[in-house]
Amino acid sequence: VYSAEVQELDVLVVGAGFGGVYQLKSFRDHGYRVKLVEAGTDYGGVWYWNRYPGARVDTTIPLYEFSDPDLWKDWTWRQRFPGSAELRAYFAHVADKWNLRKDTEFNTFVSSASWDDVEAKWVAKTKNGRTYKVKFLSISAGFAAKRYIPGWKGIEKFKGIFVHPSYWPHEEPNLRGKRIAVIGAGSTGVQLATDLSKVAEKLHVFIRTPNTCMPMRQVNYNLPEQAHPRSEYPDLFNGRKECFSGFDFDFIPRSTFDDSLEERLNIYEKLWAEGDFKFWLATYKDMLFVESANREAYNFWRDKTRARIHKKEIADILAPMKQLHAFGCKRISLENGYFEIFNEPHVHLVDMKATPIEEITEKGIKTSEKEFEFDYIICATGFDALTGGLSQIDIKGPSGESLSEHWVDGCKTYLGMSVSGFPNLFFTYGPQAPTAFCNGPTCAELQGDWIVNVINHMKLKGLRRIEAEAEGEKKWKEDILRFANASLLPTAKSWYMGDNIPGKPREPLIYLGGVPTYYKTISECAANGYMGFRTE
Ligand code: NA7
Repeated sequence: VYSAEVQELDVLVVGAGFGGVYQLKSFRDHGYRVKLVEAGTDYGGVWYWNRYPGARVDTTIPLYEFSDPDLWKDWTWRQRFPGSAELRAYFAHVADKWNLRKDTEFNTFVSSASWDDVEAKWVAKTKNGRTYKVKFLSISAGFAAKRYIPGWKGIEKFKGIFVHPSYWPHEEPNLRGKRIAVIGAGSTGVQLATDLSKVAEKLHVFIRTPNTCMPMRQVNYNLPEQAHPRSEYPDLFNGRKECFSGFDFDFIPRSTFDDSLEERLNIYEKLWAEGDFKFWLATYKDMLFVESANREAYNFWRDKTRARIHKKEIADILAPMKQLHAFGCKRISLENGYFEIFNEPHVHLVDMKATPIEEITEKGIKTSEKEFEFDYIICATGFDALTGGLSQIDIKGPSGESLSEHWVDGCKTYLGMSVSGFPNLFFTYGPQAPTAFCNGPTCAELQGDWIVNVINHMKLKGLRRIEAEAEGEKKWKEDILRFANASLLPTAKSWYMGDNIPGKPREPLIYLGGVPTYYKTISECAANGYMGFRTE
């Protein structure tokens, strides 16, 4: 649609995942003229896009849902870790209960936004020709909105289907009996390979760095029985703000070697048996910070994992005796039988470190060793995470500088929600926030409430422009670096550090101070009249 009409609003919210949906509801409840725009054709955010076989969240419910009783009192989950389709059904429930559809425009990708200094408003333009003039722009594009496909030559020559899994077709292709390649071993690659091993005639899994994934321990619920009685929900939701990673569990307040070997093994075994991210984020408090503690955890993971793999040469690649990087400092995934697939005769591991991909050919993939033939190549090579979803929009502030120019030498934000030189612009679940160490709904509420409060404050005081000061931004970056450098995070190559995108500056992109400290900091900023911001 092309429309010359300019829609005037108080707030434009971008992205219909947890972040955007929550803000549409909150802004509307506070009486603002607000619209939600979304590139896809329905709600769900990452769950709208990621519908590949096996796509599943790795946060347990009810933590992975909104805290509004109107939503949970009559919503029942079927699994402890719901799959993508069930999550989309949840979003449909949210959309109905919160009556979101009337204020949502789908198929609407915001491609640019420029600041009109005279009116103190953003003018946002969309790919389908819409224009919005708004007092505030709030972007919840998601941390994984910009796909990354390595620049292998020949991709266009391939005669089969080549797909990035976050563009999985809505009409499920029939993969039974097909020859399939899965490239990548992030959460996506792990989930895909596990599921596709059940249908493929031949599955080749191309791995550069193996994933230190751990048993999920999925549970199917007997409806209407759920994991927790609903009476416990309010406490569970409130508790998310008090845990380092926004869960209902936290690190043990002891260091690894405070316990005897026997005590430690008991703890490890217990965490292992519980599944979830317990062995990662409910373990000894020094695991992510002290090398020897980290090694101890890795060695336990390694021995458990090697015991599941029949062939020594495969085990040496997937769970090497000597750890490749600090355990838990590259995103860990949860799995349901992943390592066992490599024991099956039709599943093959291609070690991309030993035999890298040279090109994609008409028939398949050519590595430095040989050419493989495929019907499908599924390229689970990830995203320009955290910053990409924002910087792919051509956002220009009053000086004419774009956001991607502002970030050319490294990411700069204040509180992980705003940027100096970009007034009245906020974002959630992006860089320099607890994103990725905190689940989506938790961040959506915590940051979403904060953003609505800023705008309420502006309205109350009769202000029309708020902008982070460069000094605030500088101090925030110091905090980001201080927290990350106290941990082992920078020692591992990962998208947390921007390593996965060629040319992207290497730096910690997430806030590693934990959710409670983050929440305290942003609350104090608000309580002190939005310290670090300039208003007029
Ligand atoms: P990830 O976690 O970024 O994983 C991407 C995978 O693709 C990873 O195994 C990479 O290996 C591999 N990759 C990327 N580029 C290349 C090249 N050029 N050559 C070979 N292999 C490559 O993305 P996911 O989609 O799995 O998960 C994203 C997040 O979604 C996840 O962390 C959760 O938070 C949910 P590498 O490790 O770089 O050696």
